[in-house]
Amino acid sequence: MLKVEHIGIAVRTLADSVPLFEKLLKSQCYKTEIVDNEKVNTAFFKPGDTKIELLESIDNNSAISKFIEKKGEGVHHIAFEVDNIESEMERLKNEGFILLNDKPKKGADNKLICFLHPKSANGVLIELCQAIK
Ligand code: CMX
Repeated sequence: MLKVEHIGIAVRTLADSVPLFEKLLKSQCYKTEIVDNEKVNTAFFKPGDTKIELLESIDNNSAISKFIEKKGEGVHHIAFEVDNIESEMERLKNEGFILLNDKPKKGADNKLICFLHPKSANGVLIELCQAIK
């Protein structure tokens, strides 16, 4: 685990939340990207070393739709940067954490990602991410 790479925040609409976070962070959104396999539209900010990722659902059955239905808008996950995602997945699996995918998958912002179930991490959804070179 190298550092907290980003914090993911579930929002109802980017149209409302991007201007709000631009005001809050005094920093412009530098990128939006649809991640089809996660059924989300994302918007990124980088006010310092750690990014903020806003997540808007683009499908009623997405993880973000379900999360907002149940808990409302708010912090959805914490993502840690790793330098070797496969070995970190193996290590965490052996430590008893529940991996939500067997193999790294392609995430937003040019990353390979893997999620750990919140039930195995004190109620926090954890993402591992490794930059694709
Ligand atoms: N943080 C903390 N707890 C969460 C959570 C989250 N983000 N999402 C769901 N939960 C909780 C649920 O509230 C539920 O709690 P209770 O059992 O106390 O009611 C529990 O986890 C399990 O819920 P579930 O009904 O079994 O499973 P869900 O269908 O809600 O799915 C999860 C939960 C984490 C397995 C699913 O959302 C998932 O696979 N997430 C990984 C992918 C993802 O989140 N993609 C969107 C972001 C993509 C991106 O960053 O690009």
